[in-house]
Amino acid sequence: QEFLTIDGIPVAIEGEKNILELIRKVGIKLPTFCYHSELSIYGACRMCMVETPRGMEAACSTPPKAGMDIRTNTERLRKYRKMILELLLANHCRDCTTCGNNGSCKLQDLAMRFGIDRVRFPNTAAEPKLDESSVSIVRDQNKCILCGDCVRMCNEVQNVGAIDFAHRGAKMTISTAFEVPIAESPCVGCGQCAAVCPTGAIVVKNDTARVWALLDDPDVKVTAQIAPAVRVGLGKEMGMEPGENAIGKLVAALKHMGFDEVYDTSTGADLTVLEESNELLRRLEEGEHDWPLFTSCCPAWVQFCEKNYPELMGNVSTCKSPMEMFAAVIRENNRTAGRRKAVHVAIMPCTAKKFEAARSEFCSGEGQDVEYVLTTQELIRMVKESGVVFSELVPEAVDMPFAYKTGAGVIFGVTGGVTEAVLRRLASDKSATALKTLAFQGVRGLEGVKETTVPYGERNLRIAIVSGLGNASALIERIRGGEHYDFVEVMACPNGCISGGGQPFAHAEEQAERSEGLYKADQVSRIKRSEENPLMMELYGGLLKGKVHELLHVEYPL
Ligand code: HC0
Ligand code: SF4
Repeated sequence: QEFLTIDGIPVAIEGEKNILELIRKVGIKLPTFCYHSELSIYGACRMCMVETPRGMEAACSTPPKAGMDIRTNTERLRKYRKMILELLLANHCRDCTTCGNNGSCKLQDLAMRFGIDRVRFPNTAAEPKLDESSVSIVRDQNKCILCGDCVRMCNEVQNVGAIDFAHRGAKMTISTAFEVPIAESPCVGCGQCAAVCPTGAIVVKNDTARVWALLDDPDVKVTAQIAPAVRVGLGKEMGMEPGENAIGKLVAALKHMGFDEVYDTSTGADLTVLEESNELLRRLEEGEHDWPLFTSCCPAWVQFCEKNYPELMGNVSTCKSPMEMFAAVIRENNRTAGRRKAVHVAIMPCTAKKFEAARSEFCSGEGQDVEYVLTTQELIRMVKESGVVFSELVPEAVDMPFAYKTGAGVIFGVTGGVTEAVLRRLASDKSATALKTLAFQGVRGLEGVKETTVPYGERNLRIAIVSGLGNASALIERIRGGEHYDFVEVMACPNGCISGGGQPFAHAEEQAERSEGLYKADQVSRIKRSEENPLMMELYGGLLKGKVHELLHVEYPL
């Protein structure tokens, strides 16, 4: 065993890639802006500098060596860190109290932690410099500290390449190609850049004011649906344990805020399971199709495919996403009941859902089927504004007539969940043991690429599950190279919706807890297969009769 010392204490080296990981392992919160374990090392922010006998070194890019003597908190380092913060603040729009990231900004946090009580240099970025062209995210270049986290996320993990560094020296910025508005760039609205942005330079578009106005209008009936991943994504800001399932409290909070009826998107996911399984079975029977069948529930993936692989759009399932299936069903239900003006709001972990809701394919004569999408972050803001003490709410159940959901619908929120739910539907063995076995057939886990083969009748189904658009691209290249898959699940965000761009930021451990939270919710649900949801039988025999295609399927332009 090899050791080094950190502030005089011997520490064992256990395979850590850099001394930053070691320092954090021993409980020292070394500050960083540009370090994310899932991104490449950039080493630009210099906040993690430490002293070694060789001098000052950036901890993120220094590999541990036996015998090293590391100091993390010397007079020289404290001065150095303060100077960096002061220089960043001099070049930063400092409207903190009205910033979309107020309270969750690393720059604000570190300025407080290091006691920055004045900035000695003139402020060169006093006015916001906004790009509000996207329905998903808002960029403010004057809050950018050039850490490059967004660029590496968009390029390395998502393989989208919508943004990059432009210009040099003091003029350096993060920009789209030719500085076009972000909505005109290859951006797919996944929000992963906003998730890693340490300041308010990229934030989720805020639609809360519009929803408050709706809730204040007594003539409008406002309904809501809550996505699977939201219930496990609230975190400590709402007084919840990481990954704790808060669906009951969420329903209660929405009711308190004035929503008339609240439903669970997992019910919509049950519809998707039935429709997507039928589509796969039909394709298998017909046999002559191009393979694979790609899932269609992630709007950032659909847009990524449209922009980069238009020739594959015929392979993307015609199923609407659970959010849109459910919204169409709710609209139809309101119409047949001759209800007063009704507006539907979806609470999602996802910034791209805002784009999906606004697509013309999901509008009828009455407007968008989902009028507004609020991300988890926006919902947290509204709950706080309402004054409700979330942790003390008494949980409530979702409303009739759509109160039934299954565990299959809940696990949609984590990578592999859609596939597992579809496989439950396809399985001929409906026993509890078969259900358990399926969970161990390669569909679970937070790896970015999972592959499995599942027997179906005479044949074996080759299945791939990818999360993160970079992984999707790599798989598509393999498919183009001749590899065969029958079914491919794609979620744009690494780990699936639990890590959506609209969720509060979470490190890897908390993401694992969120995943665990959804599997636990499945475990305690009485009904675990979508086809056993009694509401499904009722819908197919009633409201959906003759309308399955119109309400549940979509034709994206090829
Ligand atoms: Fe997801 Fe969904 S699982 S995309 O990640 O399919 O946003 O949570 O709501 O629609 O159900 C997001 C989450 C959803 C949809 C569902 C799917
Ligand atoms: Fe890139 Fe996604 Fe950010 Fe768009 S939203 S710039 S695609 S990371």
